[in-house]
Amino acid sequence: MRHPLIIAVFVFIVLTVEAHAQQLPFKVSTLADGLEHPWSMALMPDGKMLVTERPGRLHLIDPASGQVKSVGGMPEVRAESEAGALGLALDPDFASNGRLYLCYSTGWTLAPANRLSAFVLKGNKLSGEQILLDDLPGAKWHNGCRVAISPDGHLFASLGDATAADGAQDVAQRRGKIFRLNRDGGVPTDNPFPGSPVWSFGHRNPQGLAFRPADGALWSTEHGPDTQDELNRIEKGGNYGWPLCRGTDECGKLTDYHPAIAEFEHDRTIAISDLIFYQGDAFPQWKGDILFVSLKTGRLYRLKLDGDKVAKTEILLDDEFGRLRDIAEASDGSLYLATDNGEDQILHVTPR
Ligand SMILES: [Ca+2]
Repeated sequence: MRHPLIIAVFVFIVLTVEAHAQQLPFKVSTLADGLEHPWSMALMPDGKMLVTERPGRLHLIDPASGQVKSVGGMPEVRAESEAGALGLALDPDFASNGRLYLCYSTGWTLAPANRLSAFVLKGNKLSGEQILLDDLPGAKWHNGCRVAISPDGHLFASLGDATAADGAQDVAQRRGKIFRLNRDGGVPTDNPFPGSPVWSFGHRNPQGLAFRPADGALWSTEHGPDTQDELNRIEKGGNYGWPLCRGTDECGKLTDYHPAIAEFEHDRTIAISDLIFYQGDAFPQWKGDILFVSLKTGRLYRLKLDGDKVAKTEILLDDEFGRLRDIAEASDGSLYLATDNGEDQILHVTPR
């Protein structure tokens, strides 16, 4: 005869595991696999996905079938360590003009350089490259190169310090900056430094850009060196401290300094990557929250904000799929995550 205590313990464990599983409101499936370092996903108006692969490719994925097709007409890309085909964003009029923006590494001399260009996608082919920013500093690491369009239609792109940290504090240099351009490549007349695409400076390696729908404010995730990955709210002309000040630290050295809104974490890096503001109906309890992914720790975070402060932090995934590079929200409110392990997949996060 079994001991009642053993039965009680067994029942307790089963109920506890079941309760924990029920706490997660989502399930994760694989949309596509066999990819190599997917870096940036963009959802097209018809629901299909474009995704860059860091070695220099662009793919079109049909979420209905998971079928992956190569897009032709990619420029020659210098793929080396973290340099390659990186950020991607679609023009607000993409449905009618097919225009998209790509940040990629190029150059065949000593170090890679970076370039921000516009292309037109027709069918399965890119054409008509228009170079918007060229000869941007580059390196094997810290290229930034995230691209986003603001709600008022400006083109933003980030650039890391390309491993020369001091240049981030010099607004005349391009490294360690976030740029703002008109979508035709012109410099807006109301940029903070006349005639310059620089919008903010003192950045180390901003890997995520997203606009908060409620007020249009730009937020960014940024890699710290060995500690203090950052979540920043980006102000026009703002100095974000690198390499003089880090994270949420106070900084007496700089007058126009914007400390990070939050750090992840104070004593180490998680290798923070792309972020979004969740807007969908699939997870109504997340509406307005920041979701972001991390590389080194393979996490999906959810941040509930109270104004500009982080009120609550929740880790939704914790290394179940390895490194996570990119996050995108589909029109139905489900989420796509891109892994960054070398043999990679696009994951689909849907309600349970
Ligand atoms: Ca900073």
